[in-house]
Amino acid sequence: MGCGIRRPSSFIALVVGGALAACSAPPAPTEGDLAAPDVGVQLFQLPWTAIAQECEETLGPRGFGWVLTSPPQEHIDRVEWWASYQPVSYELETRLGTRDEFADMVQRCDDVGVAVIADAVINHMTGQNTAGTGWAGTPYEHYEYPGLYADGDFHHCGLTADDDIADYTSREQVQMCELVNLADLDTSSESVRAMIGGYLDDLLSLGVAGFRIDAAKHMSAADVEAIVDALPDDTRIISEVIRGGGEPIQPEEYAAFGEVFEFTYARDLVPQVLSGTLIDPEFADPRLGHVSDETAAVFIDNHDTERGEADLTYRDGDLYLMANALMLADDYGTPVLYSGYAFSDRDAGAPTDGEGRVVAAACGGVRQQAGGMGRSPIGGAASDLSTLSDGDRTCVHASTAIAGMLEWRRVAGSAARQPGADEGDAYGFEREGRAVIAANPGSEEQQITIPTSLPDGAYCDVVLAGPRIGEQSACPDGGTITVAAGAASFTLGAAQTAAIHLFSRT
Ligand code: LM2
Ligand code: CA
Repeated sequence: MGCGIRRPSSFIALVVGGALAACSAPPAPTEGDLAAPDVGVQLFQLPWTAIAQECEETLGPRGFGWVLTSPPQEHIDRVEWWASYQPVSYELETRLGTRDEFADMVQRCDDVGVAVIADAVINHMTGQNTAGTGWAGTPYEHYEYPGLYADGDFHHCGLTADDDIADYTSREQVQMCELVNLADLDTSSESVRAMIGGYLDDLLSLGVAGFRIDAAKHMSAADVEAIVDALPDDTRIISEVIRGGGEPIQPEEYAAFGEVFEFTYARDLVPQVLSGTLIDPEFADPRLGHVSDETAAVFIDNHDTERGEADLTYRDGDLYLMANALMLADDYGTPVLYSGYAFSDRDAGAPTDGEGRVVAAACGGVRQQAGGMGRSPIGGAASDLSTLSDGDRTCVHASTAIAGMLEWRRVAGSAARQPGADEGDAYGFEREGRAVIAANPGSEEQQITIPTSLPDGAYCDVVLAGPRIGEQSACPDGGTITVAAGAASFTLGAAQTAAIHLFSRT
């Protein structure tokens, strides 16, 4: 009663004022209204102390579920970022921090509800033909790692002239030969498996929740399964298996014992964003050419693809964030955001101090900013993702728009994705009764109405405004979206994304 009365007499207003306020106030979520955080973020080449700070300042408060770190084992002593992918020993001493710092990070992230997933490089050791000394001082040779492995612990495939993988249509080559000269561990060997298991157990003892299995495609699924089977049952495993057309090794083989990174996801969505023709996905599970919903980890880019196949990266500002927002709004897979640093040289490592340690640059928390999409919270000249200088952290995980979409996703929960609507280049869809997103990848302003069962009212765009639950401030100018008569009406500028949810009503 009373909600529709616009101008009650002063007497009635006095008596029912409280009730009126309650009627017009936005609904507040109660226990169970917000799904548990599930989204991950890869904080590429970010030191452990900085990750701990990001957990406390941003990842925990904004509702990320987990963080993927760069590899934590001792690596070759070179300045390129990819030194991390050439293990010398399983000591947790790296350019990104010490063992103690790693342990402290895991604890501090855990304390704010953010699980840590470590990047486990277990297919190989180094690719160095000459003897050297690792970051932490361990001497090594290409096929000799004192106390760990000797020549007999490696595959010497004998299938190609230099033992390097040459033909990806050969299962044997891909799994038994060397990936770019990296000494390939014989992961079928019990003693090698035990050594790897010891390393992973050590990380688990520090509290990590699980692992990204680097280069999983280069180990047989049976080998990876044997290694992870020896770990506690609740260990989370996400295998990196780059799907390749015409290749015999398929990601599905690794989905039998864990999750896998589904490269098809970005390959489907990104061209849509770039061509301005967003369309509904397959609503079947599994989606065509994808692993099943429960086993898929999805991403727009990662540290490899941003240096390779990815056609949308931080450099694309608004359209990049649009793709990430659409991924967060989807009801398929577990989204993994990617947050690295700007670069123009593919090999360039993150900025280091005088001793070669990577500088622990933190993002400083989410900041409300006009413009939302495309804005990085980094201060100074670098206010836009597309205008960063080499070495600047992109801080994608700390942008207002992403924070808003994380809240949106938790409100959407398990509500079904409805068939979308489009108008010109604009497109959008509802998660039934919970939330609506609209995106305009085109270069001209576009209006679009999207069918929804959200209650009539004025809603605040969480892409522009950031999270709205518990937020006292007014919705920023240009952020109000109206729902009436079963439709949400958006006016979207070029490359603009907007999104509303049940609890963003003003
Ligand atoms: C991965 N997944 O399967 C990582 O995501 C990817 O980043 C790794 O490659 C790769 N597998 C091995 O772990 C990176 C980087 C390569 C780099 C390797 C090893 O993309 O460029 O290779 O790490 O550090 C580099 C040189 C390459 C050289 C090799 C061995 O670029 O030319 O090969 O080191 O010294 C002779
Ligand atoms: Ca291998």
